[in-house]
Amino acid sequence: SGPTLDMPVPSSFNDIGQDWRLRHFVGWVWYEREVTLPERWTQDPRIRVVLRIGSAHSYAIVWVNGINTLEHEGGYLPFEVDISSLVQVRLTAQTSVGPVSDFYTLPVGIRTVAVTESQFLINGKPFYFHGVNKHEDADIRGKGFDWTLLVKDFNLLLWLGANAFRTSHYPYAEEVLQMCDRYGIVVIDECPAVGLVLPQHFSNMSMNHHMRVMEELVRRDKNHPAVVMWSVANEPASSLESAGYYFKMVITHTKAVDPSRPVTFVTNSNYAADKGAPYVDVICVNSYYSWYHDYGHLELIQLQLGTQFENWYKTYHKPIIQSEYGAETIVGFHQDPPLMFSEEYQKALLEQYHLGLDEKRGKYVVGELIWNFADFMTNQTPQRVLGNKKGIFTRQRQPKAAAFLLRERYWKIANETR
Ligand code: BDP
Repeated sequence: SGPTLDMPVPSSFNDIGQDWRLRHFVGWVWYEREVTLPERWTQDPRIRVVLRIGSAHSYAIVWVNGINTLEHEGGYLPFEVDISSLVQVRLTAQTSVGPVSDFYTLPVGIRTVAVTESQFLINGKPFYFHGVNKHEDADIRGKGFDWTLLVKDFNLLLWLGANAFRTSHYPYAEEVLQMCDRYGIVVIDECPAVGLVLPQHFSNMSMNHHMRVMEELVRRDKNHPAVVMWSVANEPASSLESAGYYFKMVITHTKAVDPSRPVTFVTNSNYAADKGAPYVDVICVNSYYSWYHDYGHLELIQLQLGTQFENWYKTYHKPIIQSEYGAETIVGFHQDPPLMFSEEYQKALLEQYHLGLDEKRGKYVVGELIWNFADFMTNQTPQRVLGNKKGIFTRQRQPKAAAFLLRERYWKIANETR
């Protein structure tokens, strides 16, 4: 023991303190909680008492009554252990017990998902993803779960006319998926594999861990009808030779544990060099034309995007989603003719992308997901101005000009495809 801090759970300790060391801290933290169990749980040997941890980052050791009970590696996903023997007292005297009738309810929804050479089908009908990439992030809350924020975000998604999002870049809280089921928002459910960029990341050890994480993700989220596809990674170095075998194995394994859903990963590799693309059902491609290169050359976007789509399609004959595109924008910065970081630039860049998307929409491009729903915090680098500012909403959930542009577009597409 030592000095302790008051810390609400769930929350992000990084976002609520005033000490910079806490803001940047990476390492072990301790969380202790006293729990009083109902008497019946501790006395009726027919009852299984299970301790379930919703998620803990990233390596967790769990003690119950001082006894090392469970270890788990990997954040975001639940894990559990039967602690009956640790909490139940064996009664010596003859006691009578009430019959056990525990139950829980599980809302269900039924739909089919299928992928053809050029279409993504839900219930046999072509589906076009028009939506966003999100983050679990907000002022002060950090990553901590908050119902008020969640409902606000869903109201914004409905306002936008969005029909889908990707859980970039990790599994979101279960409550988020429950809301998606209820609101009819379709989800690409992504595991936390971001930053697989070095040859040593494609080792057997990391592959085995990756497979276990996919098992855990499928186990947790398989009953959500909103989830229509698994994403096993974001922007890996998929052009490395070793990435081919790695993704073949991880994707095949994911399909074995859930044969009912398509599987993808999100690429930013070159179509000709990508070693993982042969194994995905849908090509999800990120590109940042006129942002990370060709600064200001918005007039190139349509040509670049058209070429991107044609190259991927002619190589793989699979449906394609533009899984990220966007521009850093500081709310309130105005500049016309547009310059980077102004609201006008974000709008103009999106407009050019949309013209390019419309060329291929209904052919084999089956979706567009803007980067990002809202501004979010990142670590500090010269590229980031108090975090990533590619949101169409601010971190406080207020719209930038681009939000109105997207709103018009998403509702138009929704009405066309209804
Ligand atoms: C993409 C990443 C995403 C970043 C985005 C950006 O997938 O996580 O936030 O770029 O730079 O490469 O804004």
